[in-house]
Amino acid sequence: MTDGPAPGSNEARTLLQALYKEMEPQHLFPLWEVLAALVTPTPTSAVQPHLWHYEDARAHLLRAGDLISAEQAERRVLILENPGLPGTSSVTSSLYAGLQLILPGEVAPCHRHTQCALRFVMEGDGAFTAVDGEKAVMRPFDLILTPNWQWHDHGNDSGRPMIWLDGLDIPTVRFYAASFAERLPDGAMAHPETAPPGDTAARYGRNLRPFGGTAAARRPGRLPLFHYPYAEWRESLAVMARAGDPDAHLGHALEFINPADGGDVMPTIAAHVRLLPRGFATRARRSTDATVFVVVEGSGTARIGGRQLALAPRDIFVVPSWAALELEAATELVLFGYSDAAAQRKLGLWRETRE
Ligand code: GTQ
Repeated sequence: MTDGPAPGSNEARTLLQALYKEMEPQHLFPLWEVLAALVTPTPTSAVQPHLWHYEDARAHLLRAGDLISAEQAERRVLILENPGLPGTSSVTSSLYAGLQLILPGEVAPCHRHTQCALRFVMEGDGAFTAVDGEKAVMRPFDLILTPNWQWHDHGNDSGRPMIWLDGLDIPTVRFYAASFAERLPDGAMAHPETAPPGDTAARYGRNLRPFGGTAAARRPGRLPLFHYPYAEWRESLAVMARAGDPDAHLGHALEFINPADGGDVMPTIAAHVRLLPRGFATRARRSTDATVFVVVEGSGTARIGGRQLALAPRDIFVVPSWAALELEAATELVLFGYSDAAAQRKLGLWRETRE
């Protein structure tokens, strides 16, 4: 059209606004008004750095324990919701975090779902998560997995409350609209016992696996292992710490792996631990996987962008995607962390920078 208004003129702008108004009822919108916000040169995120003091959350959780049973609740959990994502039950854009309580004698009924879950034990000793009918006896700071569609129930035969952190990919599964869930038939609470505790660790956890094609191969081959005890991962960190030479950006760091393929523990979630010697300060590092951390031992500070968080044992904090993280250990500091790096690596998205 040669006789229209000159592009960029006031008249053209007025006509464009009219065009937008006419299109809107047909759910059509101009990309050029939003392109820069959609395709950003570096990550932008509504996720905010935040820290939950364990003792405060624990007090609320125990009050809930007086008011609703694990069975009534199905899962008695306080959701750790990111202040930048209100109403979403999300701790980062892709992940969920919650603190779950099981009191002595209680059971959380068996179910399975397409969401992947990890449990990181915060307190208590001797309760269990049963995965496909095999109990993982939970000790402080153990990591336990319930990969998608594996049956799981929780129970507490110990004499003390048991609290753990639940890390799930609930927002990821919601994003794909791919949630399925079911309970055991006939109202059954617990999965029938299929193997004694420790059976999977013996068959799959020692750089061994049952001979292929035999009945001994009782676990799903692509993701057999589900218990990563504190006693084992902590000893590995201790050996590294004695050897010295921490990485400038991470300290002494170990990733949990799936022995079937050497990759991350679950398709959507990666998990790791790190140890910073007393007085050690990391250099700044950014990565695209927003990460949820648990302070296992020690104290120090986390500087996240402009924010500074004081870290104490059992506190839980979250670092947004692409925020520069610097950690400083006042005393020897041990952290557990989980993120969506597993999914991002598969999608070709994961990046980091080390300053
Ligand atoms: O234990 O299966 O925190 O299904 C949220 C959803 C825990 C669980 C949560 C769940 C579970």
